[in-house]
Amino acid sequence: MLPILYSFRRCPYAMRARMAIILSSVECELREVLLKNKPQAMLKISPKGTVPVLQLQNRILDESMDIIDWALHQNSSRVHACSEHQSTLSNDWIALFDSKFKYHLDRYKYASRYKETLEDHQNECLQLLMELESSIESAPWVFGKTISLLDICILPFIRQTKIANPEWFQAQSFSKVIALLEHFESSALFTQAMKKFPLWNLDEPEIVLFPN
Ligand SMILES: N[C@@H](CCC(=O)N[C@@H](CS)C(=O)NCC(=O)O)C(=O)O
Repeated sequence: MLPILYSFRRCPYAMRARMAIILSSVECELREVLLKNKPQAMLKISPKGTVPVLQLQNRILDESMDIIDWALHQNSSRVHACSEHQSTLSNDWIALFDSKFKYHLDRYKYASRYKETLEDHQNECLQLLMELESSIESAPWVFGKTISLLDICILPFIRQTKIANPEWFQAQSFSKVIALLEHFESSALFTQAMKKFPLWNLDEPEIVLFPN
């Protein structure tokens, strides 16, 4: 049995898991789901109901970081090999994006839903992106010419910040962050990760191989 990846195209967590799978070249079956109508087959193996979920022969991985670790453990030859210092930096930034940045991003994107002041959360995102800006020393990726775990993990969220208000985003003085995002969005990896697939349907199951 091939590993089965339950995924939702626009979800930033699923996006980073798909990128890790592409980079590792491990063949999977991809099942595109709708968040408002999750398949029972997925909920049965992961009742918490978030994507991505990777079903392996002997275990279920239902946190994107676990899926990424698993994929890069199979093959990490296409990913930047971090020095100890870079690894620490990378882990700190990923943790910050998954907690504080994501918290403010959601409230910035959906300010009316949260009944909160958009500017406060936009400002918090700005502060963090300015900090990232000052820690970026290389190009085109954060650690130089090869994509790293850090790039894969945080760029889907930086992209969402841009999508929330492109004019505002482009007008900020984090030019290295903007260049990094542009490089990401024009990469073959991003194009492949964002390919559209038909919804998976148990009644007419069609095996979609990924990456293909
Ligand atoms: N910590 C999880 C978060 C995954 C997550 O929150 N995914 C969202 C979509 S972007 C989700 O599935 N939400 C459930 C829903 O909207 O019903 C991970 O890293 O995999």
